[in-house]
Amino acid sequence: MSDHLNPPYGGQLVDLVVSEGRRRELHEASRDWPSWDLEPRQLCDLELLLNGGFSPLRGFLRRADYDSVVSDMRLTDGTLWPIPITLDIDEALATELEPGSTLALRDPEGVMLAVLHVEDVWRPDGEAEAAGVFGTTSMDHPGVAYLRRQAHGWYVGGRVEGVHLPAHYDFMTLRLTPRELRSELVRLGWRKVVGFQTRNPMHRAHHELTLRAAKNAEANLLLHPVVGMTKPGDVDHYTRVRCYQALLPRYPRHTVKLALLPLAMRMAGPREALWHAIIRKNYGCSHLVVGRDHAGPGRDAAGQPFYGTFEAQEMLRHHAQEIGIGVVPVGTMVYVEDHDRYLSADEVPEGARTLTISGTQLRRRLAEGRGIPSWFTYPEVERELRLRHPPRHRQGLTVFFTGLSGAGKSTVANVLLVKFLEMGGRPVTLLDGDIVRRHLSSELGFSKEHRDINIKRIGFVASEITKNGGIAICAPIAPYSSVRKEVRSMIEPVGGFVLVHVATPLGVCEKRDRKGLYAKARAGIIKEFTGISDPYETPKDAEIVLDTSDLSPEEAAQAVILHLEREGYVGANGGG
Ligand code: PPS
Repeated sequence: MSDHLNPPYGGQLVDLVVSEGRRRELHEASRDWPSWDLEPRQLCDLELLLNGGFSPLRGFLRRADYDSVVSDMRLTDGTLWPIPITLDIDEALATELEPGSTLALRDPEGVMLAVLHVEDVWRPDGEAEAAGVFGTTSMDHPGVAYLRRQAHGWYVGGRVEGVHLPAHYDFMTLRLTPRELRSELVRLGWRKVVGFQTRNPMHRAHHELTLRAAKNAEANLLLHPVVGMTKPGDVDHYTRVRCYQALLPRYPRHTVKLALLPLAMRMAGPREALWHAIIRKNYGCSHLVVGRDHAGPGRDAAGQPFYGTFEAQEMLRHHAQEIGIGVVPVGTMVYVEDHDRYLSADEVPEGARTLTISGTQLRRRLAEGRGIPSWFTYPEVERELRLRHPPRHRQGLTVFFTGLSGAGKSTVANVLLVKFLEMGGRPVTLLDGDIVRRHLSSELGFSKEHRDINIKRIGFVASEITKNGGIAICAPIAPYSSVRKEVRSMIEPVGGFVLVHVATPLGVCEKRDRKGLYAKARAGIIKEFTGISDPYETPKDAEIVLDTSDLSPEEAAQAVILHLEREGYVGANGGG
Protein backbone atom coordinates (compact mmCIF):
# COMPACT_ATOMS: atom_id res chain seq x y z
CA MET A 1 0.00 0.00 0.00
CA SER A 2 1.45 3.39 -0.86
CA ASP A 3 1.51 5.76 2.08
CA HIS A 4 3.59 8.40 0.42
CA LEU A 5 0.86 10.63 -0.96
CA ASN A 6 0.82 14.12 0.47
CA PRO A 7 -1.96 16.60 -0.19
CA PRO A 8 -2.92 17.46 -2.83
CA TYR A 9 -2.82 13.74 -3.46
CA GLY A 10 -3.15 13.48 -7.18
CA GLY A 11 -0.93 14.70 -9.96
CA GLN A 12 -1.59 17.71 -12.16
CA LEU A 13 -5.36 18.24 -12.64
CA VAL A 14 -6.61 19.14 -16.08
CA ASP A 15 -9.16 21.96 -16.16
CA LEU A 16 -10.73 22.41 -19.57
CA VAL A 17 -13.21 25.16 -18.69
CA VAL A 18 -12.11 28.36 -20.42
CA SER A 19 -11.98 31.95 -19.13
CA GLU A 20 -14.89 34.38 -19.50
CA GLY A 21 -13.21 36.13 -22.43
CA ARG A 22 -12.61 32.92 -24.36
CA ARG A 23 -16.17 31.83 -23.58
CA ARG A 24 -17.50 34.95 -25.30
CA GLU A 25 -15.25 34.34 -28.30
CA LEU A 26 -16.45 30.78 -28.61
CA HIS A 27 -20.08 31.86 -28.38
CA GLU A 28 -19.57 34.44 -31.13
CA ALA A 29 -17.88 31.93 -33.42
CA SER A 30 -20.26 29.05 -32.70
CA ARG A 31 -22.94 30.37 -35.08
CA ASP A 32 -21.05 28.89 -38.03
CA TRP A 33 -20.31 25.51 -36.44
CA PRO A 34 -22.26 22.29 -36.62
CA SER A 35 -23.74 21.14 -33.31
CA TRP A 36 -24.21 17.85 -31.50
CA ASP A 37 -26.82 17.36 -28.76
CA LEU A 38 -25.10 15.21 -26.14
CA GLU A 39 -26.70 11.97 -25.02
CA PRO A 40 -26.87 11.24 -21.26
CA ARG A 41 -23.71 9.12 -21.28
CA GLN A 42 -21.79 11.67 -23.35
CA LEU A 43 -22.84 14.39 -20.89
CA CYS A 44 -21.32 12.37 -18.04
CA ASP A 45 -18.08 11.82 -19.97
CA LEU A 46 -17.88 15.48 -20.90
CA GLU A 47 -18.37 16.58 -17.29
CA LEU A 48 -15.44 14.45 -16.12
CA LEU A 49 -13.29 15.64 -19.01
CA LEU A 50 -14.03 19.28 -18.20
CA ASN A 51 -13.64 19.07 -14.43
CA GLY A 52 -10.42 17.04 -14.52
CA GLY A 53 -11.88 13.77 -13.26
CA PHE A 54 -10.47 12.17 -16.41
CA SER A 55 -7.04 13.86 -16.12
CA PRO A 56 -4.76 13.65 -18.02
CA LEU A 57 -7.25 13.45 -20.94
CA ARG A 58 -7.83 16.78 -22.69
CA GLY A 59 -10.57 15.68 -25.05
CA PHE A 60 -12.31 12.76 -26.70
CA LEU A 61 -9.79 10.15 -27.83
CA ARG A 62 -8.20 10.48 -31.24
CA ARG A 63 -8.07 7.41 -33.38
CA ALA A 64 -4.51 6.33 -32.56
CA ASP A 65 -5.13 6.73 -28.82
CA TYR A 66 -8.43 4.87 -29.14
CA ASP A 67 -6.78 1.92 -30.91
CA SER A 68 -4.02 1.83 -28.33
CA VAL A 69 -6.46 2.03 -25.37
CA VAL A 70 -8.61 -0.78 -26.78
CA SER A 71 -5.66 -3.08 -27.40
CA ASP A 72 -3.16 -2.12 -24.66
CA MET A 73 -4.99 0.02 -22.08
CA ARG A 74 -2.56 2.86 -22.78
CA LEU A 75 -2.59 6.15 -24.65
CA THR A 76 -0.01 6.42 -27.43
CA ASP A 77 2.32 8.28 -25.05
CA GLY A 78 2.30 5.25 -22.74
CA THR A 79 -0.06 6.65 -20.07
CA LEU A 80 -2.23 3.98 -18.50
CA TRP A 81 -5.87 4.56 -19.60
CA PRO A 82 -8.13 1.51 -19.70
CA ILE A 83 -11.50 2.76 -21.05
CA PRO A 84 -11.98 4.52 -24.41
CA ILE A 85 -13.57 7.93 -23.91
CA THR A 86 -15.05 8.51 -27.33
CA LEU A 87 -17.71 10.76 -28.77
CA ASP A 88 -20.10 8.75 -30.93
CA ILE A 89 -22.07 10.63 -33.60
CA ASP A 90 -24.36 9.72 -36.47
CA GLU A 91 -23.33 9.41 -40.07
CA ALA A 92 -25.06 12.62 -41.17
CA LEU A 93 -22.86 14.69 -38.84
CA ALA A 94 -19.76 12.57 -39.50
CA THR A 95 -19.88 13.40 -43.20
CA GLU A 96 -19.98 17.13 -42.35
CA LEU A 97 -16.82 16.94 -40.23
CA GLU A 98 -13.14 16.67 -41.12
CA PRO A 99 -9.88 17.31 -39.27
CA GLY A 100 -9.80 21.03 -38.50
CA SER A 101 -13.59 21.38 -38.14
CA THR A 102 -15.07 22.70 -34.92
CA LEU A 103 -18.11 21.09 -33.31
CA ALA A 104 -20.35 22.71 -30.70
CA LEU A 105 -21.40 20.23 -28.00
CA ARG A 106 -24.77 21.07 -26.48
CA ASP A 107 -26.90 19.83 -23.60
CA PRO A 108 -30.51 18.71 -24.24
CA GLU A 109 -31.73 22.31 -23.78
CA GLY A 110 -29.36 23.49 -26.51
CA VAL A 111 -26.86 25.21 -24.19
CA MET A 112 -23.34 24.98 -25.63
CA LEU A 113 -21.24 23.22 -22.99
CA ALA A 114 -18.06 22.69 -24.93
CA VAL A 115 -16.30 22.94 -28.25
CA LEU A 116 -14.54 20.02 -29.91
CA HIS A 117 -11.60 20.75 -32.20
CA VAL A 118 -11.90 17.82 -34.59
CA GLU A 119 -8.74 15.84 -35.26
CA ASP A 120 -10.13 12.46 -36.37
CA VAL A 121 -13.46 11.14 -37.63
CA TRP A 122 -13.78 7.40 -38.11
CA ARG A 123 -16.08 4.43 -38.10
CA PRO A 124 -14.98 2.12 -35.25
CA ASP A 125 -15.09 -1.67 -35.25
CA GLY A 126 -17.65 -2.20 -32.46
CA GLU A 127 -17.01 -5.90 -32.21
CA ALA A 128 -13.27 -5.43 -31.78
CA GLU A 129 -13.88 -2.68 -29.22
CA ALA A 130 -16.24 -4.92 -27.23
CA ALA A 131 -13.80 -7.84 -27.30
CA GLY A 132 -10.87 -5.61 -26.29
CA VAL A 133 -12.53 -3.54 -23.57
CA PHE A 134 -15.09 -5.96 -22.15
CA GLY A 135 -13.42 -9.24 -23.03
CA THR A 136 -16.68 -10.41 -24.59
CA THR A 137 -19.00 -9.64 -27.49
CA SER A 138 -22.05 -11.00 -25.66
CA MET A 139 -25.08 -8.71 -25.76
CA ASP A 140 -25.86 -9.88 -22.21
CA HIS A 141 -23.08 -7.55 -21.11
CA PRO A 142 -24.66 -4.10 -20.61
CA GLY A 143 -21.50 -2.33 -21.80
CA VAL A 144 -21.49 -4.33 -25.02
CA ALA A 145 -25.24 -3.86 -25.48
CA TYR A 146 -24.82 -0.08 -25.17
CA LEU A 147 -21.94 -0.06 -27.61
CA ARG A 148 -23.68 -2.20 -30.21
CA ARG A 149 -27.28 -0.98 -29.86
CA GLN A 150 -27.23 2.57 -28.54
CA ALA A 151 -23.94 4.14 -29.53
CA HIS A 152 -23.87 5.87 -32.92
CA GLY A 153 -21.75 4.37 -35.67
CA TRP A 154 -19.05 7.05 -35.97
CA TYR A 155 -16.49 8.49 -33.56
CA VAL A 156 -15.05 11.97 -33.54
CA GLY A 157 -11.93 12.75 -31.54
CA GLY A 158 -10.03 15.87 -30.60
CA ARG A 159 -9.22 18.52 -28.01
CA VAL A 160 -12.09 19.97 -26.01
CA GLU A 161 -12.59 23.48 -24.63
CA GLY A 162 -15.22 23.71 -21.90
CA VAL A 163 -17.73 26.52 -21.90
CA HIS A 164 -19.91 25.47 -18.94
CA LEU A 165 -19.97 22.42 -16.71
CA PRO A 166 -23.25 20.49 -17.15
CA ALA A 167 -25.90 21.89 -14.79
CA HIS A 168 -27.19 19.84 -11.84
CA TYR A 169 -29.86 20.91 -9.39
CA ASP A 170 -29.97 17.87 -7.12
CA PHE A 171 -27.78 17.39 -4.04
CA MET A 172 -25.73 20.41 -5.08
CA THR A 173 -23.67 20.54 -1.90
CA LEU A 174 -22.51 16.96 -2.49
CA ARG A 175 -21.44 17.48 -6.09
CA LEU A 176 -17.79 18.41 -5.69
CA THR A 177 -15.36 18.65 -8.61
CA PRO A 178 -11.92 17.04 -8.17
CA ARG A 179 -10.47 20.47 -7.40
CA GLU A 180 -13.16 21.26 -4.82
CA LEU A 181 -12.89 17.85 -3.19
CA ARG A 182 -9.10 17.99 -3.02
CA SER A 183 -9.15 21.36 -1.33
CA GLU A 184 -11.87 20.20 1.06
CA LEU A 185 -9.70 17.21 2.03
CA VAL A 186 -6.76 19.51 2.61
CA ARG A 187 -8.95 21.83 4.70
CA LEU A 188 -10.06 18.85 6.81
CA GLY A 189 -6.43 17.84 7.25
CA TRP A 190 -7.11 14.36 5.85
CA ARG A 191 -3.71 13.14 4.69
CA LYS A 192 -4.92 9.68 3.76
CA VAL A 193 -8.31 9.07 2.20
CA VAL A 194 -9.75 5.74 1.15
CA GLY A 195 -12.42 6.02 -1.52
CA PHE A 196 -15.43 3.71 -1.67
CA GLN A 197 -17.06 3.21 -5.04
CA THR A 198 -20.69 2.10 -5.12
CA ARG A 199 -23.76 1.99 -7.38
CA ASN A 200 -26.03 0.34 -4.82
CA PRO A 201 -27.72 1.32 -1.57
CA MET A 202 -25.39 0.64 1.35
CA HIS A 203 -26.43 -1.93 3.92
CA ARG A 204 -24.74 -3.13 7.11
CA ALA A 205 -22.24 -5.28 5.19
CA HIS A 206 -21.04 -2.19 3.28
CA HIS A 207 -20.91 -0.16 6.47
CA GLU A 208 -18.75 -2.82 8.12
CA LEU A 209 -16.45 -3.21 5.16
CA THR A 210 -15.88 0.51 4.72
CA LEU A 211 -15.10 0.87 8.43
CA ARG A 212 -12.65 -1.99 8.12
CA ALA A 213 -11.07 -0.59 4.96
CA ALA A 214 -10.53 2.80 6.62
CA LYS A 215 -9.04 1.12 9.67
CA ASN A 216 -6.70 -1.07 7.61
CA ALA A 217 -5.48 1.87 5.55
CA GLU A 218 -5.41 4.10 8.65
CA ALA A 219 -7.25 6.58 6.50
CA ASN A 220 -10.39 8.67 6.46
CA LEU A 221 -13.25 7.46 4.33
CA LEU A 222 -14.75 9.02 1.21
CA LEU A 223 -18.09 7.54 0.15
CA HIS A 224 -17.98 8.30 -3.56
CA PRO A 225 -21.08 6.78 -5.17
CA VAL A 226 -21.66 6.93 -8.90
CA VAL A 227 -24.68 9.08 -9.76
CA GLY A 228 -24.18 9.38 -13.53
CA MET A 229 -25.22 6.17 -15.20
CA THR A 230 -25.03 2.74 -13.61
CA LYS A 231 -26.33 -0.67 -14.56
CA PRO A 232 -29.83 -0.60 -16.07
CA GLY A 233 -32.33 -1.58 -13.37
CA ASP A 234 -30.29 -0.18 -10.46
CA VAL A 235 -31.96 1.79 -7.67
CA ASP A 236 -32.20 5.43 -8.83
CA HIS A 237 -29.55 7.77 -7.50
CA TYR A 238 -32.01 10.05 -5.64
CA THR A 239 -33.05 7.14 -3.43
CA ARG A 240 -29.49 5.91 -3.05
CA VAL A 241 -28.14 9.28 -2.01
CA ARG A 242 -30.86 9.57 0.64
CA CYS A 243 -29.78 6.11 1.87
CA TYR A 244 -26.12 7.20 2.05
CA GLN A 245 -27.09 10.37 3.90
CA ALA A 246 -29.12 8.30 6.35
CA LEU A 247 -26.09 6.06 6.97
CA LEU A 248 -23.55 8.83 7.66
CA PRO A 249 -24.35 9.25 11.39
CA ARG A 250 -23.42 5.56 11.87
CA TYR A 251 -19.72 6.37 11.24
CA PRO A 252 -17.38 7.79 13.89
CA ARG A 253 -17.57 11.59 13.80
CA HIS A 254 -15.21 13.48 11.50
CA THR A 255 -13.99 10.34 9.72
CA VAL A 256 -16.24 10.13 6.69
CA LYS A 257 -17.29 12.33 3.81
CA LEU A 258 -19.94 11.81 1.13
CA ALA A 259 -19.47 13.21 -2.39
CA LEU A 260 -21.14 12.26 -5.68
CA LEU A 261 -19.41 11.15 -8.85
CA PRO A 262 -21.18 11.94 -12.16
CA LEU A 263 -19.59 8.98 -13.93
CA ALA A 264 -21.23 6.84 -16.61
CA MET A 265 -20.15 3.31 -15.68
CA ARG A 266 -19.37 0.72 -18.38
CA MET A 267 -19.45 -2.32 -16.08
CA ALA A 268 -16.08 -3.36 -17.54
CA GLY A 269 -14.89 -5.23 -14.42
CA PRO A 270 -11.07 -5.30 -14.16
CA ARG A 271 -10.48 -2.49 -16.68
CA GLU A 272 -13.15 -0.44 -14.99
CA ALA A 273 -11.48 -0.96 -11.61
CA LEU A 274 -8.31 0.64 -12.98
CA TRP A 275 -10.34 3.49 -14.40
CA HIS A 276 -12.09 4.02 -11.06
CA ALA A 277 -8.71 4.15 -9.34
CA ILE A 278 -7.36 6.78 -11.75
CA ILE A 279 -10.52 8.85 -11.32
CA ARG A 280 -10.45 8.56 -7.51
CA LYS A 281 -6.79 9.55 -7.53
CA ASN A 282 -7.80 12.65 -9.45
CA TYR A 283 -10.46 13.37 -6.84
CA GLY A 284 -7.85 13.25 -4.09
CA CYS A 285 -8.02 9.68 -2.77
CA SER A 286 -4.83 8.00 -1.59
CA HIS A 287 -6.52 4.57 -1.50
CA LEU A 288 -9.43 2.76 -3.09
CA VAL A 289 -11.54 -0.09 -1.71
CA VAL A 290 -11.84 -2.90 -4.23
CA GLY A 291 -14.27 -5.67 -3.40
CA ARG A 292 -15.26 -8.83 -5.12
CA ASP A 293 -16.39 -8.54 -8.75
CA HIS A 294 -15.70 -4.80 -8.74
CA ALA A 295 -17.78 -3.03 -11.46
CA GLY A 296 -18.84 -6.41 -12.82
CA PRO A 297 -22.06 -6.70 -14.83
CA GLY A 298 -23.26 -9.91 -13.15
CA ARG A 299 -23.76 -13.06 -15.15
CA ASP A 300 -24.58 -13.88 -18.76
CA ALA A 301 -27.74 -15.67 -19.93
CA ALA A 302 -26.11 -19.05 -19.21
CA GLY A 303 -25.38 -18.00 -15.62
CA GLN A 304 -21.63 -17.60 -16.19
CA PRO A 305 -19.85 -14.59 -14.65
CA PHE A 306 -18.13 -12.28 -17.15
CA TYR A 307 -15.09 -11.78 -14.92
CA GLY A 308 -13.39 -13.74 -12.17
CA THR A 309 -14.38 -12.72 -8.63
CA PHE A 310 -10.99 -11.25 -7.79
CA GLU A 311 -9.81 -10.33 -11.31
CA ALA A 312 -10.39 -6.62 -10.68
CA GLN A 313 -8.36 -6.72 -7.46
CA GLU A 314 -5.48 -8.46 -9.20
CA MET A 315 -5.52 -6.07 -12.12
CA LEU A 316 -5.49 -3.07 -9.82
CA ARG A 317 -2.79 -4.45 -7.59
CA HIS A 318 -0.65 -4.89 -10.66
CA HIS A 319 -1.00 -1.23 -11.69
CA ALA A 320 -1.51 0.50 -8.33
CA GLN A 321 2.01 1.83 -8.03
CA GLU A 322 1.91 3.32 -11.50
CA ILE A 323 -1.38 5.07 -10.71
CA GLY A 324 -0.06 6.10 -7.30
CA ILE A 325 -2.96 4.73 -5.31
CA GLY A 326 -3.16 2.18 -2.53
CA VAL A 327 -5.48 -0.78 -3.03
CA VAL A 328 -7.57 -1.89 -0.09
CA PRO A 329 -8.89 -5.30 -1.07
CA VAL A 330 -11.96 -6.57 0.71
CA GLY A 331 -13.56 -9.99 0.56
CA THR A 332 -17.23 -10.91 0.69
CA MET A 333 -18.71 -9.77 4.00
CA VAL A 334 -21.18 -12.19 5.52
CA TYR A 335 -23.26 -12.03 8.67
CA VAL A 336 -22.25 -14.66 11.21
CA GLU A 337 -25.32 -15.33 13.27
CA ASP A 338 -23.70 -16.85 16.38
CA HIS A 339 -21.25 -13.97 16.69
CA ASP A 340 -23.86 -11.37 15.73
CA ARG A 341 -21.35 -9.63 13.48
CA TYR A 342 -20.05 -9.34 9.96
CA LEU A 343 -16.89 -11.14 8.94
CA SER A 344 -15.05 -11.57 5.70
CA ALA A 345 -16.03 -14.95 4.20
CA ASP A 346 -12.47 -16.29 4.68
CA GLU A 347 -12.58 -15.54 8.43
CA VAL A 348 -15.78 -17.40 9.22
CA PRO A 349 -15.14 -20.17 11.76
CA GLU A 350 -15.80 -23.74 10.59
CA GLY A 351 -19.45 -24.67 10.81
CA ALA A 352 -20.68 -21.18 11.78
CA ARG A 353 -24.07 -20.26 10.32
CA THR A 354 -23.86 -17.32 7.94
CA LEU A 355 -26.71 -15.28 6.52
CA THR A 356 -26.98 -13.23 3.33
CA ILE A 357 -29.77 -11.64 1.33
CA SER A 358 -29.21 -11.21 -2.40
CA GLY A 359 -30.27 -8.13 -4.36
CA THR A 360 -33.10 -10.14 -5.96
CA GLN A 361 -34.32 -11.39 -2.58
CA LEU A 362 -34.25 -7.84 -1.22
CA ARG A 363 -36.30 -6.52 -4.16
CA ARG A 364 -38.82 -9.33 -3.65
CA ARG A 365 -39.14 -8.57 0.05
CA LEU A 366 -39.71 -4.90 -0.70
CA ALA A 367 -42.28 -5.71 -3.41
CA GLU A 368 -44.17 -8.01 -1.08
CA GLY A 369 -43.98 -5.59 1.83
CA ARG A 370 -42.17 -8.20 3.94
CA GLY A 371 -39.76 -7.23 6.71
CA ILE A 372 -36.04 -6.75 6.15
CA PRO A 373 -34.07 -8.20 9.06
CA SER A 374 -32.16 -5.72 11.19
CA TRP A 375 -28.92 -7.68 10.72
CA PHE A 376 -29.12 -6.87 7.02
CA THR A 377 -29.80 -3.15 6.92
CA TYR A 378 -30.28 -0.23 9.28
CA PRO A 379 -33.88 0.91 9.81
CA GLU A 380 -33.17 4.41 8.48
CA VAL A 381 -31.92 2.92 5.19
CA GLU A 382 -34.85 0.51 5.04
CA ARG A 383 -37.20 3.47 5.46
CA GLU A 384 -35.77 5.24 2.41
CA LEU A 385 -35.97 2.07 0.33
CA ARG A 386 -39.55 1.43 1.37
CA LEU A 387 -40.62 4.94 0.42
CA ARG A 388 -39.24 4.37 -3.07
CA HIS A 389 -40.27 0.73 -3.37
CA PRO A 390 -43.65 0.44 -1.71
CA PRO A 391 -45.24 -3.02 -1.64
CA ARG A 392 -47.13 -3.95 -4.77
CA HIS A 393 -50.53 -3.02 -3.33
CA ARG A 394 -49.31 0.56 -2.95
CA GLN A 395 -47.49 0.75 -6.29
CA GLY A 396 -49.02 2.01 -9.52
CA LEU A 397 -50.56 -0.56 -11.82
CA THR A 398 -51.79 -0.91 -15.40
CA VAL A 399 -54.44 -3.46 -16.30
CA PHE A 400 -54.33 -3.68 -20.08
CA PHE A 401 -57.29 -5.38 -21.78
CA THR A 402 -56.90 -6.48 -25.39
CA GLY A 403 -59.35 -8.28 -27.66
CA LEU A 404 -61.70 -8.01 -30.61
CA SER A 405 -64.34 -5.34 -30.93
CA GLY A 406 -67.38 -6.55 -28.98
CA ALA A 407 -65.32 -9.04 -26.93
CA GLY A 408 -66.43 -7.35 -23.72
CA LYS A 409 -63.28 -5.34 -22.91
CA SER A 410 -65.08 -2.10 -22.07
CA THR A 411 -67.83 -3.76 -20.08
CA VAL A 412 -65.40 -5.70 -17.88
CA ALA A 413 -63.08 -2.68 -17.63
CA ASN A 414 -65.97 -0.58 -16.38
CA VAL A 415 -66.88 -3.11 -13.70
CA LEU A 416 -63.22 -3.27 -12.65
CA LEU A 417 -63.12 0.53 -12.46
CA VAL A 418 -66.07 0.56 -10.10
CA LYS A 419 -64.55 -2.21 -7.96
CA PHE A 420 -61.30 -0.23 -7.60
CA LEU A 421 -63.24 2.92 -6.73
CA GLU A 422 -65.15 1.00 -4.11
CA MET A 423 -61.89 -0.33 -2.60
CA GLY A 424 -60.43 3.18 -2.48
CA GLY A 425 -56.74 3.96 -2.05
CA ARG A 426 -55.16 4.59 -5.42
CA PRO A 427 -56.62 6.94 -8.04
CA VAL A 428 -58.03 5.09 -11.09
CA THR A 429 -58.28 6.13 -14.75
CA LEU A 430 -60.07 4.22 -17.51
CA LEU A 431 -58.53 4.59 -20.96
CA ASP A 432 -61.20 2.89 -23.03
CA GLY A 433 -60.67 2.41 -26.78
CA ASP A 434 -63.53 4.68 -27.80
CA ILE A 435 -62.70 7.37 -25.22
CA VAL A 436 -59.06 7.48 -26.30
CA ARG A 437 -60.04 7.69 -29.95
CA ARG A 438 -62.20 10.73 -29.09
CA HIS A 439 -59.78 12.61 -26.82
CA LEU A 440 -56.23 11.54 -27.67
CA SER A 441 -56.28 10.05 -31.16
CA SER A 442 -59.11 11.76 -33.02
CA GLU A 443 -57.00 12.25 -36.15
CA LEU A 444 -56.01 8.57 -36.40
CA GLY A 445 -57.53 5.86 -38.58
CA PHE A 446 -57.14 2.07 -38.42
CA SER A 447 -54.04 1.34 -40.51
CA LYS A 448 -51.33 -0.65 -38.69
CA GLU A 449 -49.27 2.50 -38.38
CA HIS A 450 -52.14 4.49 -36.86
CA ARG A 451 -53.20 1.69 -34.52
CA ASP A 452 -49.61 1.44 -33.24
CA ILE A 453 -49.47 5.19 -32.64
CA ASN A 454 -52.78 4.97 -30.79
CA ILE A 455 -51.53 2.15 -28.52
CA LYS A 456 -48.23 3.94 -27.84
CA ARG A 457 -50.16 7.01 -26.71
CA ILE A 458 -52.27 4.88 -24.39
CA GLY A 459 -49.07 3.23 -23.13
CA PHE A 460 -47.45 6.58 -22.47
CA VAL A 461 -50.40 7.91 -20.47
CA ALA A 462 -50.73 4.61 -18.57
CA SER A 463 -47.02 4.61 -17.72
CA GLU A 464 -47.26 8.14 -16.31
CA ILE A 465 -50.29 7.17 -14.22
CA THR A 466 -48.55 3.99 -13.04
CA LYS A 467 -45.30 5.80 -12.26
CA ASN A 468 -47.18 8.19 -10.03
CA GLY A 469 -48.87 5.44 -8.07
CA GLY A 470 -52.27 5.33 -9.81
CA ILE A 471 -54.18 2.56 -11.55
CA ALA A 472 -54.66 2.77 -15.33
CA ILE A 473 -57.21 0.47 -16.91
CA CYS A 474 -56.76 0.35 -20.71
CA ALA A 475 -59.24 -1.28 -23.07
CA PRO A 476 -58.25 -0.86 -26.72
CA ILE A 477 -58.32 -3.65 -29.32
CA ALA A 478 -54.49 -3.46 -29.53
CA PRO A 479 -54.29 -6.17 -32.20
CA TYR A 480 -50.51 -6.16 -32.67
CA SER A 481 -48.16 -8.07 -30.42
CA SER A 482 -45.01 -5.97 -30.84
CA VAL A 483 -46.59 -2.71 -29.71
CA ARG A 484 -48.29 -4.46 -26.77
CA LYS A 485 -44.83 -5.69 -25.75
CA GLU A 486 -43.46 -2.18 -26.15
CA VAL A 487 -46.14 -0.86 -23.79
CA ARG A 488 -45.32 -3.58 -21.27
CA SER A 489 -41.65 -2.66 -21.35
CA MET A 490 -42.53 1.03 -20.82
CA ILE A 491 -44.62 0.26 -17.76
CA GLU A 492 -42.92 -2.63 -15.95
CA PRO A 493 -39.94 -0.57 -14.79
CA VAL A 494 -42.30 1.89 -13.05
CA GLY A 495 -44.96 -0.42 -11.59
CA GLY A 496 -47.23 -3.37 -12.26
CA PHE A 497 -48.45 -4.46 -15.70
CA VAL A 498 -51.13 -7.10 -16.22
CA LEU A 499 -52.24 -8.05 -19.71
CA VAL A 500 -55.81 -9.40 -19.92
CA HIS A 501 -56.76 -11.08 -23.18
CA VAL A 502 -60.51 -10.93 -23.58
CA ALA A 503 -60.59 -13.96 -25.84
CA THR A 504 -64.27 -14.07 -26.72
CA PRO A 505 -64.43 -15.86 -30.12
CA LEU A 506 -65.08 -13.85 -33.25
CA GLY A 507 -68.37 -15.67 -33.87
CA VAL A 508 -69.73 -14.54 -30.50
CA CYS A 509 -68.51 -10.95 -30.99
CA GLU A 510 -70.07 -10.85 -34.43
CA LYS A 511 -73.35 -12.28 -33.20
CA ARG A 512 -73.49 -9.63 -30.48
CA ASP A 513 -72.58 -6.85 -32.93
CA ARG A 514 -73.70 -4.19 -30.43
CA LYS A 515 -72.54 -1.28 -32.58
CA GLY A 516 -73.55 -2.82 -35.90
CA LEU A 517 -69.90 -2.58 -37.03
CA TYR A 518 -69.45 -6.23 -37.98
CA ALA A 519 -72.37 -6.05 -40.41
CA LYS A 520 -70.84 -2.96 -41.98
CA ALA A 521 -67.40 -4.63 -42.08
CA ARG A 522 -68.85 -7.72 -43.80
CA ALA A 523 -70.57 -5.45 -46.29
CA GLY A 524 -67.22 -3.74 -46.95
CA ILE A 525 -68.54 -0.39 -45.72
CA ILE A 526 -65.91 -0.31 -42.91
CA LYS A 527 -62.44 -1.26 -44.15
CA GLU A 528 -59.58 -2.82 -42.14
CA PHE A 529 -61.93 -4.14 -39.48
CA THR A 530 -60.17 -6.29 -36.88
CA GLY A 531 -61.08 -9.96 -37.19
CA ILE A 532 -62.83 -9.47 -40.54
CA SER A 533 -60.45 -7.65 -42.84
CA ASP A 534 -57.58 -6.90 -40.48
CA PRO A 535 -55.50 -9.23 -38.28
CA TYR A 536 -55.63 -9.82 -34.53
CA GLU A 537 -52.43 -11.35 -33.15
CA THR A 538 -53.38 -13.56 -30.18
CA PRO A 539 -51.22 -12.68 -27.16
CA LYS A 540 -48.89 -15.38 -25.87
CA ASP A 541 -47.89 -13.34 -22.84
CA ALA A 542 -51.29 -12.55 -21.27
CA GLU A 543 -51.42 -12.91 -17.50
CA ILE A 544 -55.17 -13.54 -17.71
CA VAL A 545 -57.34 -14.96 -20.49
CA LEU A 546 -61.10 -14.40 -20.28
CA ASP A 547 -63.85 -15.60 -22.58
CA THR A 548 -66.99 -13.59 -21.90
CA SER A 549 -69.20 -16.01 -23.92
CA ASP A 550 -70.38 -17.57 -20.70
CA LEU A 551 -69.03 -15.24 -17.99
CA SER A 552 -71.01 -12.34 -16.60
CA PRO A 553 -69.14 -8.98 -16.50
CA GLU A 554 -69.11 -9.29 -12.71
CA GLU A 555 -67.54 -12.77 -12.89
CA ALA A 556 -64.95 -11.63 -15.43
CA ALA A 557 -63.95 -8.62 -13.30
CA GLN A 558 -63.77 -10.89 -10.26
CA ALA A 559 -61.31 -13.18 -12.10
CA VAL A 560 -59.07 -10.16 -12.70
CA ILE A 561 -59.28 -9.06 -9.06
CA LEU A 562 -58.43 -12.55 -7.83
CA HIS A 563 -55.33 -12.55 -9.99
CA LEU A 564 -54.33 -9.10 -8.71
CA GLU A 565 -54.81 -10.26 -5.13
CA ARG A 566 -52.71 -13.34 -5.71
CA GLU A 567 -49.91 -11.24 -7.17
CA GLY A 568 -50.11 -8.74 -4.33
CA TYR A 569 -51.35 -5.80 -6.42
CA VAL A 570 -54.47 -5.54 -4.29
CA GLY A 571 -54.16 -5.55 -0.50
CA ALA A 572 -55.45 -8.65 1.30
CA ASN A 573 -58.05 -6.46 3.06
CA GLY A 574 -59.30 -5.38 -0.36
CA GLY A 575 -57.59 -1.97 -0.12
CA GLY A 576 -56.54 -0.81 -3.57
S1 PPS B 1 -56.86 -0.13 -31.96
O1 PPS B 1 -56.61 -1.11 -33.03
O2 PPS B 1 -56.50 -0.69 -30.66
O3 PPS B 1 -56.22 1.16 -32.23
O4 PPS B 1 -58.46 0.05 -31.97
P1 PPS B 1 -59.29 0.87 -30.90
O5 PPS B 1 -58.78 2.24 -30.78
O6 PPS B 1 -59.43 0.11 -29.62
O7 PPS B 1 -60.71 0.90 -31.60
C1 PPS B 1 -61.72 1.61 -30.94
C2 PPS B 1 -63.09 1.37 -31.55
O8 PPS B 1 -63.11 1.74 -32.92
C3 PPS B 1 -64.21 1.08 -33.56
N1 PPS B 1 -63.73 0.80 -34.92
C4 PPS B 1 -62.91 -0.19 -35.33
N2 PPS B 1 -62.35 -1.24 -34.67
C5 PPS B 1 -61.56 -2.09 -35.38
N3 PPS B 1 -61.29 -1.95 -36.70
C6 PPS B 1 -61.83 -0.92 -37.39
N4 PPS B 1 -61.55 -0.77 -38.70
C7 PPS B 1 -62.66 0.01 -36.71
N5 PPS B 1 -63.33 1.11 -37.07
C8 PPS B 1 -63.98 1.59 -35.98
C9 PPS B 1 -64.55 -0.11 -32.70
O9 PPS B 1 -65.85 0.15 -32.20
C10 PPS B 1 -63.55 -0.07 -31.53
O10 PPS B 1 -64.14 -0.18 -30.27
P2 PPS B 1 -64.48 -1.52 -29.47
O11 PPS B 1 -64.83 -1.03 -28.09
O12 PPS B 1 -63.27 -2.40 -29.45
O13 PPS B 1 -65.66 -2.11 -30.18
